Amino acid sequence: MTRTLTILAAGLPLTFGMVMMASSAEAAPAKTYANCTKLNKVYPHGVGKPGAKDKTSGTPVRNFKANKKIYQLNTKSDRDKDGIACEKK
Ligand SMILES: [Ca+2]
Repeated sequence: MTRTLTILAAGLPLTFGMVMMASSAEAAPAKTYANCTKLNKVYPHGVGKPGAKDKTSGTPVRNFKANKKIYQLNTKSDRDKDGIACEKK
């Protein structure tokens, strides 16, 4: 009886840790990237404010990652100030 409880207690943190790892692999943490090469490795189409419109003269990029927090951390990479940093098709 005592042994069963010990095994259960030991297994709980392990299960929790695996769930945490799985979720962090899906969504990269919000952070500032040194440049667009690094940002585009994680977000190939850039990161922008939700609802931002790419103001390129060609076909606008719409498949960027929409995340206000990540965009705000990387506004320096939004050279044309259209609300999307490192937009790329
Ligand atoms: Ca931009």
